[in-house]
Amino acid sequence: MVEAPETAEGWYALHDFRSVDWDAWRDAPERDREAAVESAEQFQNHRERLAGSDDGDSAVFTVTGNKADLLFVHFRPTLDELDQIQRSFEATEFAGYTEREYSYVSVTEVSGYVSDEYFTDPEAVDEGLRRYIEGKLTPEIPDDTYVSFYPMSKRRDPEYNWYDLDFDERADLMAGHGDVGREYAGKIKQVIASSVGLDDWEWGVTLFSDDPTHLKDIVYEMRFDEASSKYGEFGSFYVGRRFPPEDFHAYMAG
Ligand code: 76R
Repeated sequence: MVEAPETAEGWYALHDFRSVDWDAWRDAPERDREAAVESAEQFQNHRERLAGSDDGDSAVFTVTGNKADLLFVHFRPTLDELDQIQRSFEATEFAGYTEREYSYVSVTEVSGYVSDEYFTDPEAVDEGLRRYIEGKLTPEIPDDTYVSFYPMSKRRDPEYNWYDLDFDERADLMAGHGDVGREYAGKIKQVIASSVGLDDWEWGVTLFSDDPTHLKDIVYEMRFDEASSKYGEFGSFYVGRRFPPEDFHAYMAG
């Protein structure tokens, strides 16, 4: 049997896409709308208070285009906490004006392609690499303005089957992929989280940048790299803009 790479898992991720029922919103009395935005602001402020801690991170984004209006992203050490967050959101007045458009559940992952050593003898791994790996497993959501999210899988066609390749071939392809990725250091931050057994695709990719052109450029450049050109399969893409919870008022005012 072909060997599966070792993996280490970190925080669980919930990407929660909502649309606003603008008709219901416009028809609602001023007092109810006020209470609803207050509840959204409070809910999200409370979730974001964890930023920089060992207990997770959260952020909210507006979504541009017709796929949704809002994207809530939560990283937490357990799936149970994400479940709780989802129910707490439903309990807000604000949730009554929203519909679920899409959601994605995944868990941050580092695999043996990054470092074999980390899995065999973690003590021997140098400090820099260990910090890099731990950063991937417990990702802080950066302050970057723009986000791009999409799910993806590795192809399992008779001709191009990622899962039939030997470890060394996969490791070479991932090293090539990493080389392309590293050219975007300082421009792009990414969170790669596995969703095998958790959601419909194999990974959820979340990219952050201060310039939406970098989001386009990295995805485009990677399309030419073998790891994606031969083996990448992609779901829908979502793009959004981060906003502080205090801006719920302004956002809902249009
Ligand atoms: O240090 C290293 O060399 C890490 C190498 C690395 C791995 C193993 C790496 C680097 N990634 C890895 C794994 Mn990645 N990544 C994506 C996408 O749109 C597309 O075509 C693909 C979506 C982007 C944009 C991206 C960015 N990566 C993975 C995996 C899991 C594969 C597996 O386990 O089988 C997926 C699905 C995936 C997808 N990757 C990088 C980047 C960037 C910017 C880097 C370099 C930056 C960095 O090292 O932090």
